Amino acid sequence: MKKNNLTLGEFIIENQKHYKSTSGEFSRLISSIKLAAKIVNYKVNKAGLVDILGDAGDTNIQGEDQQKLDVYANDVFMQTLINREIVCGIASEEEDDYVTIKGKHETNENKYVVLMDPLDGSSNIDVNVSVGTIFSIYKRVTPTGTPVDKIDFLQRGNQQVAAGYVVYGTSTMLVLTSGSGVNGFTLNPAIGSFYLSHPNMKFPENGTIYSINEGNYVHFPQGVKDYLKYCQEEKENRPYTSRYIGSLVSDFHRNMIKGGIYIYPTSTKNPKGKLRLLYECNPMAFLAEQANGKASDGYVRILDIKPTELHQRVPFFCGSKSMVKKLEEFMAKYP
Ligand code: AHM
Ligand code: MG
Repeated sequence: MKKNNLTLGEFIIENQKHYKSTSGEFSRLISSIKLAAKIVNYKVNKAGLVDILGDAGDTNIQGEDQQKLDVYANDVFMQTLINREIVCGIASEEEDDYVTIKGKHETNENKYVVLMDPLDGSSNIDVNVSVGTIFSIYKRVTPTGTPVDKIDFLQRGNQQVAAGYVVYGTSTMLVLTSGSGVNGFTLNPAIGSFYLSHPNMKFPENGTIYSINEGNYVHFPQGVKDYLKYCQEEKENRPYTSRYIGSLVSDFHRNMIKGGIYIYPTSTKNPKGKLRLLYECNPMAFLAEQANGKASDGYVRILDIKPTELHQRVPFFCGSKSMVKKLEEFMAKYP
């Protein structure tokens, strides 16, 4: 069979040996995520048609307005995973606390926890711009047979078993790593199957795109300001191109294909950064490193940060290795 005829399901079975799981639990977990992604995709595609746009009226724990599709995507992913009793716990950007799932016989026998941002970049929904789902999978550290604990979720990113995202874009793709490279699968909407379309995805070592909300320039740390000036200088292959969708998944996806850096620094407005370590930065950092890229908070490797709280925020610099290294050089001048 030609490699690019493989469906995601077939790919997981073929690569089963990498998952060090013979129970099939991991494959069933990815199947559940795949199913939820297809349901959300269906709804996202219809977003302009039905009365689902606008705020739901609730505010999440971060104090931000939730839009209806955020709530919907959160419900779909939570319910799909809960109903299949395939994980022992879920933490979501849209939930105040983690959820414990006892499993089929109420014996807490499942070993994986999932952390997710069910619909990232949701401020883009109203204007028909791509949004995404981000997920991260760990093995619990507490023993099976007991309910999950917060420490199962507060693991360093370098302990991730798998991570991925779904980009609901011009076509819908699921991009996945389980620690041996990154593979992209495109949804054929007529059939409802994800096909391996982008095997072994890699960030180019260097790139010419920088992605940052430059409107916040005055609030940025000096190292970032200096790096931006460097990007705009007329020298060698510079000035670089500025591209910012405001949807992390889409900005990351483009930069991985074309070569670039995504930057969300601290600012006087967001002194700890805006993005969440557990739901956004760790999974994207794992994907980046598996695709020959790099992810840092400006000083430290994202995957080495010890999380202290579920909704922790960090500054996030992620993309082509040489570009992230260069930005770290500028940051190092202002320790
Ligand atoms: P969200 O989880 O509330 O959607 O926020 C995360 C998003 C990222 O996708 C995006 O890169 C960033 O926030 C955009 O923020 P800003 O509008 O401040 O540039
Ligand atoms: Mg988000």
